[in-house]
Amino acid sequence: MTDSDDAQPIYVTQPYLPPLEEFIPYLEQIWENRWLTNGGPFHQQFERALCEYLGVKHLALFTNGTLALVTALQALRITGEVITTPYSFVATAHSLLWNGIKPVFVDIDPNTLNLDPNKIEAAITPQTTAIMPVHCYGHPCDIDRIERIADNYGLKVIYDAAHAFGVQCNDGSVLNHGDLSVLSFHATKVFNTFEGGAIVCHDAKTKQRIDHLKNFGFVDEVTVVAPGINGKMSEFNAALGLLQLKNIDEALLKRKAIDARYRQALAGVTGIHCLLVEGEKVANYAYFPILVQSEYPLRRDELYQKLQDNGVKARRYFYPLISDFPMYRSLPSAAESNLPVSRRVSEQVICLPIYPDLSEQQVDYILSLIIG
Ligand code: T4K
Repeated sequence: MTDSDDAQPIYVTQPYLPPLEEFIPYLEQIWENRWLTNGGPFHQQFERALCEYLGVKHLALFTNGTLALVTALQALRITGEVITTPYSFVATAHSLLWNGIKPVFVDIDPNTLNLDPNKIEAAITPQTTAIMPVHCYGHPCDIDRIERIADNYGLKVIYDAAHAFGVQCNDGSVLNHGDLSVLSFHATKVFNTFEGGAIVCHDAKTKQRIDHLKNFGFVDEVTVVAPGINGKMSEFNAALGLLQLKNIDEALLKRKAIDARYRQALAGVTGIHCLLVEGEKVANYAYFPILVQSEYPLRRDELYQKLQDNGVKARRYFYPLISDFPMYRSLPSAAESNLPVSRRVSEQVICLPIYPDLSEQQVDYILSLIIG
């Protein structure tokens, strides 16, 4: 690292952007059309292009992932209690509260950091109507076991797939599992449209209901069928998304190389545990989480502070647990004894910087701070 490199903080992520001049023709077209939102031409094109790229049948674009989560719950008329993970970004559980639904937290699997299927059944009550798992860091949940439990108990499954853009499992896109999957295209995500999100669904009828819900419930000029919201993606974001799609494969390859460099260098470091990648096909390298265990000479927060002090703005995703925030901590399922794995992991995790433009020298600099 040179002195000038040292002066620039290295953030946990940096949004991928296309060359500005490539976006200008899209803007010119928007200016010419004067069609800015409400399902314009770029919106329609982007929905089709995304379905094709992701390998899914139907998809409804949204302003952001959080409104998509809130609307997904509305679309399936979910009420009562929903089983979910405390080890996620707070938007997962907030979407339940916005719908007057009680979150029931279930602990995570220590290897995948996703909802532990062994612990779901014990949390089901007569009020349970759905499961909302998260494909945390883009690693697929145990979709088969979750599906079996949901089928046995007549529950819906809505995957928070905010991290899972482009992630594949054995039979194609992971987004084809569950009743609905929700994506985020936020600036910090693998694929961004500045802000944005989507709901993936299996049939045209559900897509139509979602489209009504994201447009105030309007079916036509004079008919409103539900108390819908304004969740529509604008033409600006949709146009950018179309352009971003052209470069996403290259961006993913760059992430993959960074992941490999970290993984190789950290393999022999006592007390630093890298999470498993279950095979190249499944990963999108959205995050690079490490667990700082007791054998490492520094505690997690000491290493975190060392990184911060040296300009590496790594993040503790996900600490604190959602279940520790004031609006959740009095729930019975938020009890410490119910969530031992989540708590341990949230006290050990650091997400290291990973993004396409992170250079090898920057990765080596970060590694030198960890390896000492
Ligand atoms: N479900 C899950 C599982 C999620 O992870 C998320 C979002 C959602 C649902 C909700 O989806 P959205 O409604 O957001 O579409 C960030 C993101 O704001 C959030 O989208 C994301 N998860 C979460 C994991 O991370 P913060 O509070 O950490 O963001 P912030 O502003 O501190 O950004 C992190 C770093 O990224 C900055 O230090 C620098 C860099 N950055 C950020 C932005 C916004 C840039 O370089 N440029 C930028 O424009 O939450």
